[in-house]
Amino acid sequence: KIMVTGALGQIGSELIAKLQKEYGENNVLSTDIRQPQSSVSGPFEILDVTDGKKMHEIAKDFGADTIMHMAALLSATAEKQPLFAWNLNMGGLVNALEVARELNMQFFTPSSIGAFGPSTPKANTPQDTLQRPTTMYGVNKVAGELLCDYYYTRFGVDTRGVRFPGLISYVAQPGGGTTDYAVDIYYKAIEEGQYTSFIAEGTYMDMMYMPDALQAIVDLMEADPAKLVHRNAFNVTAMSFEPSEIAASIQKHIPDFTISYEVDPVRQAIADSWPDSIDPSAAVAEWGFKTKYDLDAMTADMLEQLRKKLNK
Ligand code: VAH
Repeated sequence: KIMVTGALGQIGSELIAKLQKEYGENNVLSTDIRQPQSSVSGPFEILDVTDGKKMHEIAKDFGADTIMHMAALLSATAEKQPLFAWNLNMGGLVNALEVARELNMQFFTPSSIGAFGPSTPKANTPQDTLQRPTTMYGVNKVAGELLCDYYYTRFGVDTRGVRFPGLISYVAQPGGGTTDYAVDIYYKAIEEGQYTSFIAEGTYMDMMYMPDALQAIVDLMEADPAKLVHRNAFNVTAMSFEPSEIAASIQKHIPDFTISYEVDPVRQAIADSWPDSIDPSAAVAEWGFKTKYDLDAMTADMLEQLRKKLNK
């Protein structure tokens, strides 16, 4: 039985549906700080992850044996409110790890390519390398990786995590990320036939379509622990592209689509501090990580799904 925090977020909102399909609707408890607008299927509880006592009670009452901690502030938002980001991202994480320790639960939380910094090798970034991020979000992710490994080595909590690249999805829009241009562009392509990118042409970042991200979480959590050399957190990626390449992919479906650039210096600086492409070979070797969607397959599905969602 799985408890999810941040269930209404960009990953959480689709992770719930995936877990319900895999394990049954009543075996997945959604929690988030606010009531869902549209009805969420399956059990739901309001939870502010900075309230560790409430988190423990909810997990115990539900009889959860696994917690997937998805509640966090993303990179651009965290840069606007760094202290609040520290308190929420780290306070929520340590509460979730304590609940997992006290109730003997398996534990998942995502790290990010944001856990790397300007001094990290940018091409084919290794699984084990220098991590000196220059954003509060990145500091939270590196601290989080170390804390999750500590709970494994010190307390035996079965903690596992992946360093997600930018995730692209059509269900819930991401809130305050840097890679979000690659989500916005699809909405604007359908709504306006053009997109003004806040990330500069030529800025490569790792990306992944949400279905591949969700499958990676399930595959990692079901992996044979004896085969895991690493735990927090595995490099995973499906592709690396820069804005003009995703624009070209869209133009195969919408020939008149155009992209222009108005660079946002804050998010550009964040993007420039991250790798261009990371090496997922440890995830492939230790738990069979694989992806189904490349850029053109993602574009075809995103445009088809968004046309339905936007009634266009
Ligand atoms: C962000 N989408 O942009 C998130 C993620 C790697 C990107 O961390 O902050």
